[in-house]
Amino acid sequence: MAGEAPKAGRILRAPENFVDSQLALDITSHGLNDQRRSFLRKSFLAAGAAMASGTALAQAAAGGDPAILKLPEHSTSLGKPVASTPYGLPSRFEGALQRRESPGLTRVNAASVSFTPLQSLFGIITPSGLHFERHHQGWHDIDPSQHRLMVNGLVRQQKIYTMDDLMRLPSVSRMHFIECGANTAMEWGNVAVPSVQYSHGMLSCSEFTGVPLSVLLEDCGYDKKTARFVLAEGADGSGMTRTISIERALDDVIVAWAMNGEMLRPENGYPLRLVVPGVQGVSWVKWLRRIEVGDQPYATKDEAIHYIDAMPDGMYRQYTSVQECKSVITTPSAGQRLLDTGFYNITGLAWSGRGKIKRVDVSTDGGRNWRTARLESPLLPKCLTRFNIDWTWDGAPAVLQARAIDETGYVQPKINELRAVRGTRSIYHNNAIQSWQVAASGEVSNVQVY
Ligand SMILES: Nc1nc2c(c(=O)[nH]1)N[C@H]1C(S)=C(S)[C@@H](COP(=O)(O)O)O[C@H]1N2
Ligand SMILES: [Mo]
Repeated sequence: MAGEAPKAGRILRAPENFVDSQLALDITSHGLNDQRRSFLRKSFLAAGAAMASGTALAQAAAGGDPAILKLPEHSTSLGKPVASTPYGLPSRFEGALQRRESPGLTRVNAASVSFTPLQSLFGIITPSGLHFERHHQGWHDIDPSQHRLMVNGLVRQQKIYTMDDLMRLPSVSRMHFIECGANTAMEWGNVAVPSVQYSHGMLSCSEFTGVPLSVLLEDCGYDKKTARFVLAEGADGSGMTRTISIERALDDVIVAWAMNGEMLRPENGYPLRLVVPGVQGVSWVKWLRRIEVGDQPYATKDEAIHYIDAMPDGMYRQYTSVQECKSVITTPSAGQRLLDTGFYNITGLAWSGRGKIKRVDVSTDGGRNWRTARLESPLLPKCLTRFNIDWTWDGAPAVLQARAIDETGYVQPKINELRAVRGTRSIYHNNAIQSWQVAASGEVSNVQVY
């Protein structure tokens, strides 16, 4: 950057301390207490000033920063031995980083949602322990030696596979996002939920490993003349069943046992789940126990009366399936606070159920002017894409927005454009541009801009 280096602005980053019954703008950064926070703020300011003059260390020392002047214990003592935690855990300072549920959203929390803390994650992969959860009838930890997958219907030979049978077949590993069709549902009603965790946190992205469904369909000899659809069925008490077209089933659908390099977590379908890239989460049937090949859609409860879109003409649209192109700024986002004017990195996520992200534009003035953000690699189809863009905050109120465009040329709509074609009674499939308002105080909140 030419001329005077802009001062680095600091963010109170994580609105993670919402206890479940409290959705007020009461935030602390990673659970630090006020005293420690104000100390950190002072030292950041000092570091910012020092950076401008180019000798941070000397300045900090001159300022008497004890973190520089005194050798901490960890520099002078023996650390813990290897394998003290045989399965590694996050730092104790990251304890506030959690999946959270929204109280009162559902009547019982076995049939509910926990949201991924998008505001505190980096890159595109969701740590497995923070992957959002959506269960219709609670989750189970199923004994894999007792689990079976049956393939039946319009096949030459119906088969029952054990986990061992499946895991010796040729496998693939692919990175994909999964988004619940109800993600961002509250924004239809302009309910300004307090953070991006609650507005967009039914979204995660992982590397999944398993056998392509096409391999199993070929193995059972599906009837190429009559097969039009498959039905996927889960083993939990919810009787979760979804119809998938045979074209999609043969294209990129995976019968997966692994997520991020290890076996699936129980909450996410251990030992077997369907991965249906680009399609809404409900079709990613967990605890998968059966695939039936048929010649027509099955019109089960999970597709005939649930997961349907209320249209303006009073009709309902079924089988919406694809998650259209969407993006959201994750920092700065609602619940966070900018502590200074100066330089900020605006960062966020973009994705499309139809392929790759082509471009992301960012506005800091509520959509009047747009600049093109940097897309970070890897840039994969039906996968989250991380974007970044520089911003210097002058202390005036601002409205931050991101707008994604996918490789088909589809442009993420504004909320009023979406309402014009989808009406006002929708719950599902809200992919509108999200607005975050930055107040002069630095507080960031969820607003709707038309
Ligand atoms: N068997 C079964 N599969 C299921 C569900 C379920 O309740 N039971 N929930 C579905 C819904 S609505 C979503 S959004 C995703 C959530 O997957 P996750 O819990 O791994 O995030 O799983 C889908 N698959
Ligand atoms: Mo869902």
